[in-house]
Parts: sequence; C-alpha cells; structure tokens
Amino acid sequence: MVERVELRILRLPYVHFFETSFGRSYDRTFILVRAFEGGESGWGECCAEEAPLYGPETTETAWHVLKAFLVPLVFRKGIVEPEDFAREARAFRGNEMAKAGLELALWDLKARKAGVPLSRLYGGIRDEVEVGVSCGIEDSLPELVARVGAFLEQGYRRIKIKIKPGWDVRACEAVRAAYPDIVLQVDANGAYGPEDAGTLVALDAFRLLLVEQPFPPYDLWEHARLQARMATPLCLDESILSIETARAAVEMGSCRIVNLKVGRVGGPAELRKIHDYCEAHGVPVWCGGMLESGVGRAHNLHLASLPDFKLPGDLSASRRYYQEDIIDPPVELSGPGRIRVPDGPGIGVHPVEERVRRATLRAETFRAPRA
Ligand code: OSB
Ligand code: MG
Repeated sequence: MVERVELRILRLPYVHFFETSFGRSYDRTFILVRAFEGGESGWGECCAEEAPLYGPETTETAWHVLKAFLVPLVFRKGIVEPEDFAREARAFRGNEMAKAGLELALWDLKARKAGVPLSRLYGGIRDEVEVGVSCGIEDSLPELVARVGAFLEQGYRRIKIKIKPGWDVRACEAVRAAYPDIVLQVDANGAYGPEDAGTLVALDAFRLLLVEQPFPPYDLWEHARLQARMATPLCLDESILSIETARAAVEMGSCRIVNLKVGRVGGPAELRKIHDYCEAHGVPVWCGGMLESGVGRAHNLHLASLPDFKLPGDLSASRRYYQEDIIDPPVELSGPGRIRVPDGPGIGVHPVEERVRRATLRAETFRAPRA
C-alpha cells in the first residue's frame, strides 16, 4: 500500500524561449509526484502548464484534483497497482494530466520494487528511440533557419516547426530552401479554422512528414474534410484524449498518424489502449512532449520503446530545454537522432534532491490514514 505521496510545484527557466500559436513562454511550471512505499519511491511528472492554453488543465487545477480526489482515492482503496489506479480514477471525469502524474509515479514505484526498467514492464521492444526536436516560432525567418541549422548540427535528424497564420508557408519555404532534404513536419496547435483550408493544402508543396493539429481539439469533422483534400498525412495531438476519441479520429479519417502524450490521455494504461488500437489499424504513433523535466522525459523514453512508436518523438536532450535539468546525469543523444532508454530500475534516472528543492515553489506531503 502506498504510505505517503509528496506533491511539489517546480519552476525551471528555459535556455531559449518557446513560442507556439498560444504565445511565448520563458519557463516551465509543473508538478512532481512522488509515491512512497516500504522504503522505495516512484516519481511522476504532471505536465499541466500554468495557463489553460494547450488543454483545459492548469498546474493549480491539477494540484487541486490530486490533493482533493486522486491521492485520497489511492489511500481509501489501498491501491498499489497502477492499473487499479487507472481504472478507479476513471470515475472522475477529465483531468487527464493530474491522473497521469500520479499513475506515472505508481509505475516507476512498481518497476523500482521489481528492480527492472519500466520499459520492461511495458513490454517495450527498443533500447534506443528515434528522436527529433520541436522548434518554436522565432522573431524572423533567418533566426528560424539558424536555429534549425544549430539543431541539425547537434545531431537531430527530424525537425518540427511551430506554425500559425502568417508564419506557415514562408517558414516552410525558408527552412526547405536551406535544408531541402531534412525530415520536416509542422505543428499548428489548433490555430487555424476551416476558412484557412487553402493555406493548409498549400503545405503539400513542402514534402512534410505530417501536419499536426491544424484545427481546434474538438473539430474532428473539419480535420477529416481537410485530410480528404491533402496528400500530407494529418496528425492529431490535442484532439486525442482517450481510446474513444482515437477511434473516432481514425475511423472518420481525421488523421493518419497519432501523437501520443501520456499526460494528455490520462496515463500509461490509457496510452496503451490507444497504442494497441493504432497498431492494429496500421496507424503509426510517435511520442509527443510537453517540455518535461528529466523525470517526465525519462518516462516518455520508456513509453516510446513500445512497438507502434514508428516515427521520431519530440524527445530532445536535457540541454535543449534547461540549463540544469533536475536529473543527473542529464538526457543526451546517444547517436544521431537517437536517445537510449535508461536501463536502471524504474525510469532509470535520478532526480537530484538539492536541485528539486531549489526549483520548488510549493510542497506538500499526504499520508495514508492509519487503518
Ligand atoms: O504541441 O507538441 C506540442 C510543448 C508544449 C505544449 C504543446 C506542444 C509542445 C511541444 C514541445 O511541441 C515538444 C517537446 O517537449 O520537445
Ligand atoms: Mg502538438
């Protein structure tokens, strides 16, 4: 039985601002969850952001839901198994990122207790995963091209650029002119509407691997209409919240590729269902990222070792995000466009307690009531 759960809100500054169609940010605020049992502990990261832009959750709503509902659920039911938690937590609607943060901690705990890497518990088939980099919107096209060039020099083999209305066709033109043969994809974070279909169809000219989330999350129908007009595969991110939405999107033809983020779908158990469904239907998936700290990124590496993760993930080295990651050693490329899945017990990386403390804005510990 889990004896104690510790929640912390941390803030880490980025090495370079990150701009999407939602706006520009300079640092990351997130929750770390740590679950203790019998002298062992497991870590999870809740990827909810400070503002409800990407999805409806925020750091504060996730904190509330964890504290008032999810942590008490674990204590009340005496839960140890992550799958039991996932099933019981379904009684609460939505709040996927809050649920995922705690479920991830339970998976890490389980794998550490068993003394095996988490990828082994998941049934992963790779010890190294293919990765790429997600490049934000810059102040000018030359700055974008220079940044893409720097990432290529660092060894990344797949580049994703963020787009928005007014920063799309010309951004693709500029990057393609400088680097005609790289693997390139774009992500709009839902910034377009049906009236922009002409601009989006024009992106077919740039031999993109995929176009990610052009329309808002709930608009599966317009994505299906656009996919029918486009040669480039559409990939959905924000729209895919569960196995049900994944099935609807694939069966409606709203996308041909799925971005899987464990936080967005509510945890590894739900991610597994979507993964298996996509694999059975010939839909490749890839591992999305939320600019996680080393804890969240290590979790993503273990998940990305599953068989249907056939395209490079948004998983970059620690130094692409943070001056000083909270884990040691930091995540690094193990070869061009590749990162090794950590092979120690659990997530296989070690948060440095002193760094965790320094980045902490708030911490609270919850204990199981005595029986
Ligand atoms: O849409 O994939 C996205 C970061 C925050 C919110 C949404 C997204 C992203 C990224 C970052 O693209 C990818 C990464 O973690 O490297
Ligand atoms: Mg995205």
